[in-house]
Amino acid sequence: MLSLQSLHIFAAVVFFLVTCHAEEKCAGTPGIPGTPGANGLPGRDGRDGMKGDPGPPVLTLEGKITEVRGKILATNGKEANFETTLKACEHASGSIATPKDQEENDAILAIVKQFNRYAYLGIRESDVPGEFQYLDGKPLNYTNWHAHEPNGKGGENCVEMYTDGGWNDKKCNQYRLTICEF
Ligand code: MAN
Ligand code: CA
Repeated sequence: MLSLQSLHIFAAVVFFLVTCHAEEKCAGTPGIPGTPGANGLPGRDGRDGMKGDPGPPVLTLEGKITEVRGKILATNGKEANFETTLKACEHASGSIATPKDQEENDAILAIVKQFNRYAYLGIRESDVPGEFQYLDGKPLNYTNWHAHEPNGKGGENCVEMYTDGGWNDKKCNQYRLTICEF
């Protein structure tokens, strides 16, 4: 039978087993969680995020398009070499801007001035060095050469328009404002 002495020893052992002694970590039965504390103050603002994607292609036509006697002249605002300019205009079902008279030259010039960038024209040097023609091989019936141009003599096969509307024969590998006609 269980003596009073045995009960004391049992109690002492239980006490020993469940009591956490100061010199060691003893995990007792988890207590009931307390009430959550009040929220802290808001943190500081974070750093700026990355630059976002370009927005939808909203038509910003300011200075990009003009018309002269039914001929529409337009730029995409990009710069490209001569060959790439030809392709870009063809891809858009147009052709590179080719001034056939003073009025058309002025219309192209308006875009050149707006962007402050020279532009290639639809004119190329022929097989005769120093002589230029339209891309279809027909002879020029209007010219607006800048003073002392053309001067490349076979070394400058393309033609660019300066920001004063004058023409300069120029190598075809430069980056120039893309202007197409439609
Ligand atoms: C550079 C080139 C030529 C142009 C002269 C004019 O050398 O752009 O095509 O004729 O400048 O000074
Ligand atoms: Ca030249």
